[in-house]
Amino acid sequence: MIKSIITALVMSSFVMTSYASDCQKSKKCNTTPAAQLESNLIKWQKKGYLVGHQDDPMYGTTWKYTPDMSDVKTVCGDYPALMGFDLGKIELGSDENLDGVPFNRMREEIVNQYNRGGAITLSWHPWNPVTGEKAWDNTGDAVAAILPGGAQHDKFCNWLDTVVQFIKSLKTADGTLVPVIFRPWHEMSGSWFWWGSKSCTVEQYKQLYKMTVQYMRDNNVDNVLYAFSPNMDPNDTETNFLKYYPGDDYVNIIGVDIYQFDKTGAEFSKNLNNELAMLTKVGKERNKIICLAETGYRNTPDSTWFTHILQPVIDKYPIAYMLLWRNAWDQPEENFGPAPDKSCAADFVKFYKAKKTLFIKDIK
Ligand code: BMA
Repeated sequence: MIKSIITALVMSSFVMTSYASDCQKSKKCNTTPAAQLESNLIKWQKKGYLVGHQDDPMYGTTWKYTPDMSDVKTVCGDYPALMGFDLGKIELGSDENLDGVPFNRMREEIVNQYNRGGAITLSWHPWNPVTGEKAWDNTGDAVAAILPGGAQHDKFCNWLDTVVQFIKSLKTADGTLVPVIFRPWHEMSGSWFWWGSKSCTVEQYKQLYKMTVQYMRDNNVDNVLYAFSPNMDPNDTETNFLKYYPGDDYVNIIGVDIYQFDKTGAEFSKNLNNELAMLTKVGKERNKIICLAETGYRNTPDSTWFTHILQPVIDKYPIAYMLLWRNAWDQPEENFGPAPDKSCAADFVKFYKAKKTLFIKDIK
């Protein structure tokens, strides 16, 4: 068990040297896996944006755990440049994540994606550490309980150990550490998670984020870039977006989670434009990579959604990547990516061929 001390420094206003400036200043830093991924993301962004899909090689609308299978690849002939996976339930010592994905398989697919030249992003839906229920149980003042001095702090450090161990175990056959984007504590501006707006104060949230990053640094995790992504707010402003922002020293990538809910897409397009314009500005001011951290239109009932609704907006902004949420094999309503059996398949091929959409063959 890795033991680490969460120092009072994290909780104070102590200012650390930012990761980006470390990299700019130090030649050694450029050799860390995280810094390499960061410079790749910056390089790829000059060509366009990585197209990503959550759990892409794990399952699709009609299949599960078939080697080398991918709904994206079946539709357009190439793997997504970015794959997302979720660590939820690793903290309980489970062999499978909250959606039944075995962690050993996840590790293999992360290494496969790295070997084919692609990028990886990890989210985390951990159980509520106070009530023992899922991440969506927003009761129990759980954030207060896991901060230093809280009744569940030691338990939570053990939870962080499981994340540290998994991320440190991401190695290719020759022992090369695989860099990943880690996006903890997402959608905090909503109220549905135990780390969300109704369950802790803004200050407690920031402490949680900083504590998480600091814990990983204390344990010498150097293959991680940290992403921060609130959920969409229809009237988002820079101030509002930065409300929960833990600070430039703790975040490499800023993004937003935004899904389409309206039938025509007019509302979605308006909100997406607003969010990405704001992110572009904040990213420039703070020298951060920007992304569309999660997106999709549940079931994609609009057969031209990719090229008529999504692409016209995202083409306009310097996002490094976008991530379509999962195609859940066991939940017919929970699919956001393309699939051969979906009416948006032909349109996704057009999206694939578009100039700025990057898949594996585009970034090799
Ligand atoms: C959510 C939903 C859940 C899933 C979770 C983690 O947005 O897709 O069904 O368990 O992500 O993948």
